[in-house]
Amino acid sequence: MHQAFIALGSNLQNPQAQVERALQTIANTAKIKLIKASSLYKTAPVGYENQPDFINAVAEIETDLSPVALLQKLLEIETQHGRERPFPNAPRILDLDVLLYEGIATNTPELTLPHPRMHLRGFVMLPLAEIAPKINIGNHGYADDLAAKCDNQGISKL
Ligand code: PH2
Ligand code: MG
Ligand code: MG
Repeated sequence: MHQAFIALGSNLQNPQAQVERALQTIANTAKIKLIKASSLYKTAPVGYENQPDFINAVAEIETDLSPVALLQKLLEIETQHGRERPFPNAPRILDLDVLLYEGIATNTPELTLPHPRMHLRGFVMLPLAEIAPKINIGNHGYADDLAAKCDNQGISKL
């Protein structure tokens, strides 16, 4: 089994319920074992700002799936949960991103690990630091140090 971390996000149709339901689906998915889930966080949108606030969380899993197979499985779960992609960064019912997979660094058109912008994003780093403070984010350093630098981005624990 391989350790991985997944980011969950939603800002449409009762985001809290969407993230909670996604955690249940992940826990019930073959070849994925849910180890730990962070608290849920209410977060201001980053990037395309004219959209509703998000609910975000991070989950630690163990999996027999390869990194790309894990990504495919998460995209499948997004679709099952009603995800549509009208335009880039559109508001979404469910977004599931692979953040980290063991200590693997990879950069292909399909998947970049660690997730390329995660170390700058409070909505990822605060929940990640809650469940894995001393995990390394590639060569950027520890989750807890990076989370401290991301503070003050309109994030509150539910
Ligand atoms: N996801 C994005 C872009 N901006 N902002 C917040 N607060 N939460 C997200 O999950 C999020 C975002 C792209 O996936
Ligand atoms: Mg995302
Ligand atoms: Mg995504």
